[in-house]
Amino acid sequence: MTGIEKVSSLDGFFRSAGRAAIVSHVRPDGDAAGSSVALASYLRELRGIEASIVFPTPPPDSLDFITAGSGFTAASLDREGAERIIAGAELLICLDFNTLSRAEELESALRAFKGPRLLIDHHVSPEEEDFDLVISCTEVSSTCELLFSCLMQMPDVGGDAGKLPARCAEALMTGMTTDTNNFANSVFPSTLEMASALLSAGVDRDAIIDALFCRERENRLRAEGEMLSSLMKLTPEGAAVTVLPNSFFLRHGLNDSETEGFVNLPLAIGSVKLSILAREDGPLFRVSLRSKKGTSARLLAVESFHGGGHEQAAGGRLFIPGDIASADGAGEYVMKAAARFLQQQASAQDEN
Ligand SMILES: [Mn+2]
Repeated sequence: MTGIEKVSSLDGFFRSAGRAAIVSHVRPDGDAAGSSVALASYLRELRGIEASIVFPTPPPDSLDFITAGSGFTAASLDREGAERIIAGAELLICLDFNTLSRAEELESALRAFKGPRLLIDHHVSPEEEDFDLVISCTEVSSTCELLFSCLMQMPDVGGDAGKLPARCAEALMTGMTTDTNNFANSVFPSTLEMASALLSAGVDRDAIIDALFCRERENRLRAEGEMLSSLMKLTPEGAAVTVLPNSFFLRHGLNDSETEGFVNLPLAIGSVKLSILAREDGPLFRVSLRSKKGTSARLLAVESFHGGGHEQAAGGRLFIPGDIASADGAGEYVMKAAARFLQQQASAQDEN
């Protein structure tokens, strides 16, 4: 899956660095936080490298079980500290994003970095020219899986997952589990091999599942109920469109990260090919897209939402006033974009 030359060059970078900065994308999810914590733990415990984690914004509290004790710095809370860590590192490793702009306010600090910049990521079309080494593969479930395969090939691990630090193994399993939506999507033979190796190495998957899926607050579930019963709209073409205004978050006392996963729910309906969720965030809407096989969430994200991502899971944005005159116009814009996209797709299929 990962070329031997690339892995040995990764090993070479690790050998020559005393201080490394690990950076992932804005609003880190399980894969971003998991891969960052896993790599930091490996570098610290097996390589003796002083590894620091920097996120543009902090991960959600629900990932505390992974990030606690990792000593991460969030640029949105401590920008100077974050920039100091990056400038002071000898090696920069970017995880789970394909373009430096996904680090948002840290982008300029990443561009100004003088040492080697490495990328380990599973999104399509990484910006190769910005990096000294790119380890990129889209035929994996997650960055955690790709990182796992790199670490397994390191001389000090030698294919034995039992040699990975416990924290590293647990973080890898966590990121893979969230990016596959608990083994529901993007599962490759290598994904199950990784899970098997980590279980044999002693990772407590029951504890991870409990931490990820069984510690929600009551109001989150009630908000999910309202979303399904009254906010989700279906189009005749097979799109489910949900707009979450600020008032929804206020009414249910939800924080930003608690609607994570809502976008997947409409795909349970047989006639739905595509689910789009737009949530108000200051002067814009953040848009999440999920699709079933045969429909490209990524293409619609590129065409209508200034975004991109994976074929079945993508994201983008909707700007006020660029795309819509006011927040009230979000629903109509998304409905029209989705209907047009699915109509085009249907007529393209008719022609074939
Ligand atoms: Mn990922």
